[in-house]
Amino acid sequence: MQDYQREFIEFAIEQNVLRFGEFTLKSGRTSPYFFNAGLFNTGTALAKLGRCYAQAIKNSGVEFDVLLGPAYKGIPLAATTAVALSDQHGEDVPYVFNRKEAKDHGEGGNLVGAPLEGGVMIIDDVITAGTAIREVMEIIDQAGAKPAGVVIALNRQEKGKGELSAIQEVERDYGMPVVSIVSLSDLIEYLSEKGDMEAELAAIRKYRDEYGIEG
Ligand code: OMP
Repeated sequence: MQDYQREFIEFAIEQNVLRFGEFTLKSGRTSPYFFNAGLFNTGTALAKLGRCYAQAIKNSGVEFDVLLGPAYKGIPLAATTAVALSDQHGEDVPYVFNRKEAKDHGEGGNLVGAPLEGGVMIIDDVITAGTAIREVMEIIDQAGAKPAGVVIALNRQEKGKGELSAIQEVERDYGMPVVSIVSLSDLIEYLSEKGDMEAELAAIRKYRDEYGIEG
């Protein structure tokens, strides 16, 4: 685990973005932890989050032409990451987001920002079963663009429909990499090192035995 990943986990716990307890997921699974990226809700938190996404993108080496932030949660993520790519890495990357409802007046259409063309890097918060990300692929397809990759904050490393992880299925189905700031393995490593959250760690390991993938 790199320093920025460890700092990211600490920061997420501090901001209550990462919580431990009992949570029902969109997939119906009951999870002992939950990541609520909406709680990165101040200017400083958002700026820091953008720097972490930008770092994950740079470390991945994935090339792309435009950053797409799917409505609603992806919109501030795309904006803050585009700023961080410029400020921290000297890269001026175009970004675009969609409206959930198409506008029938003014400029029309349901895309706002740069043209959605070329290789698209999708930015999102979490992938569990992969349902949300599949919807985004339609938008890219309709625009005639191509997916270049997905960057998320947390890879929960859970099974999808079969034995592969939901993320591996997305990678296979769309032929693109999914990059994350941190994964469940990083969280487990962090909690093991910390040593004072044994109960939480045990619950997460148990959950991983049931829904997690190997590796
Ligand atoms: P999938 O569509 O199953 O991949 O789930 C992704 C969505 O689940 C996210 O966009 C969130 O709405 C939600 N989610 C979280 O935000 N954090 C979590 O830790 C887990 C989930 C979830 O419900 O699986």
